[in-house]
Amino acid sequence: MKNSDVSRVLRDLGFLTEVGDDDLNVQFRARAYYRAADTLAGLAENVVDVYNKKGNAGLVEIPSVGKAIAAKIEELIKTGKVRRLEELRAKFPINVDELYGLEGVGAKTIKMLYEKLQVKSLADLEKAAAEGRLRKVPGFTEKKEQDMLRKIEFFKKSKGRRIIGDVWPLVKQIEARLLQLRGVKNAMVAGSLRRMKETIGDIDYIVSVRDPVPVMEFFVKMPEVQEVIGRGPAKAFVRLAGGIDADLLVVPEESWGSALQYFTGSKEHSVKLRKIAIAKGLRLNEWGVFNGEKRVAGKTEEDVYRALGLQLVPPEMRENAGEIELASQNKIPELVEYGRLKGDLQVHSENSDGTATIEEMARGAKAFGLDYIAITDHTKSLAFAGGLDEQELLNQAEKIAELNDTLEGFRILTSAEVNIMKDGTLDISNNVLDRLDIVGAAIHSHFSLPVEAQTERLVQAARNPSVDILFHPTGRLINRRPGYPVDIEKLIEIAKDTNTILEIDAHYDRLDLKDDYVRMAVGKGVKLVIDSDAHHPIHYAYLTFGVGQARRGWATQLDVLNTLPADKLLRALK
Ligand code: DGT
Ligand code: CA
Ligand code: CA
Ligand code: ZN
Repeated sequence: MKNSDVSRVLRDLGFLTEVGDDDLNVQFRARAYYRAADTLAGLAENVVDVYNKKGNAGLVEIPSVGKAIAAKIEELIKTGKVRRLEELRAKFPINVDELYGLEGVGAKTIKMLYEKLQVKSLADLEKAAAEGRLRKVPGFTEKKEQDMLRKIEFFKKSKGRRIIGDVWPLVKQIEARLLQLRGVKNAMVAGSLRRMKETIGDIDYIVSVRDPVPVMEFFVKMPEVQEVIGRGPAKAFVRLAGGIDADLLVVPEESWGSALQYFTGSKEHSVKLRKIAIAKGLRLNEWGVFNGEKRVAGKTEEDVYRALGLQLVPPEMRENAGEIELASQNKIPELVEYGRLKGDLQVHSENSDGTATIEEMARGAKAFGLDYIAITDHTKSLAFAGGLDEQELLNQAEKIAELNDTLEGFRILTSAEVNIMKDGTLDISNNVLDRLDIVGAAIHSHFSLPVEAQTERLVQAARNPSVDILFHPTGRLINRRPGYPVDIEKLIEIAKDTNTILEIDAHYDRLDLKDDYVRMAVGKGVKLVIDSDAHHPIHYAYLTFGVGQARRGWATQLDVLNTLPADKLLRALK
């Protein structure tokens, strides 16, 4: 049993609890299941191993897993089922796996659609909407029915590609295993993952070793392998549990660089490199760069690019978007490096919707290697997230000042994730915001306003002298919702004019700004920050995905303000 299997069971429990139960605490219980499901999906250690080693007590030590949820996990590990979930499924035979995550369609809506229209699956829902039956359900209109059809279309298109953060832990685990095999010189994940794309079609591994046989044997017999789809002497193609595919290519050491280059792609980037090779009278493939029969490069990627007269291109830039031209002129920018962030400017505590105390978040950040964080709890109009009012923010700031005296070599900045209202005003007054070290603002409601109105809300927030950063500026959730409509060019222009920072929210569900928009912002000289949006100390690890997007958007260290020490950062604010 994999963590993702357990995670899915918890998510289904959350969803069907919301569908099936009616008591006052149902939201609270459902949310607890969802949080635990999220944590398990990102947990490095296998939950069954945790249980075998430490029993129920080990489960309770997992963040977001309390006693009640630990008991459910224990039952699942021991019996392969959770009785409560079976009962709920018998009562509500709804395909949660298909319907979960459909934007704006929560458990309560699904329950109603099940009761009124017998909707059990995504196909049922699409059919009901297409046939005009949805508009007859209370709360629906013809417009909402049309919206639903569009949402379903988006949702279906994104299925099949996995969000990078969902596959990352398993990918890295397998990479480490391959690297440890006897005789293996190099092992690395390539493909879209190495390019840090926000979603992944399949996983591609390259290994260099003299004798491919034992590596191939090991790969196809890994416990996660559900099915061996194809196999040659030095190539294998398997389906992993959870339904994602993985490719393996095994090459001799002298071809490591060229194989890595080939398998990293992108296809468009590589096609262009091959043309350059041909123009030079050379031939490029996964085995090397050849001049006639003679291999002139192949051992390292740097050699391969050099043989083509090019500077090495960082994987995140390999999309044939102008990077090859830069490489031919030795003008590849020095991208912001992984591990260079000194602070994190979007961090939640349990005072709003986080799951740890401010002190725990601070100590976690310090252990992660950061020098400062901003505590950005939600504000009062976001009641469901436990938003703070003016007085609570000021009280929190006082507590933070006391805490700072106890933390050596670390600083907590006072801040908030202030909610932008429908009309572009904020829900906290400026005289309170001005007493905080730094202020982030974000949209969390009225997503369906037209693009002009939506952009105007953000522009107003940017023009507000108290607002330093716009958090997750487009509001998208990858594979779930496209985000509200924003005139991004205008927003970037205003951000530049007002010295407002745009955030790259590094949570792998968001990655917002996305890569293309990062590149636009960088091109206009707008400053960025990369934040984890942590709700628990383990979430600082998400920063990697944010740096990946920044690199995909060609951002350098100078473009990313939280590579600065706290005092310099504060001086750079508007
Ligand atoms: P994905 O899996 O859809 O997220 O995207 P990639 O980029 O990982 O693509 P994938 O797994 O189909 O192939 C891995 C790499 O192999 C790809 O980035 C470049 C290389 N490759 C695949 N097909 C071709 C091809 O037809 N021509 C060339 N030149 N390279 C290819
Ligand atoms: Ca791939
Ligand atoms: Ca592949
Ligand atoms: Zn937010």
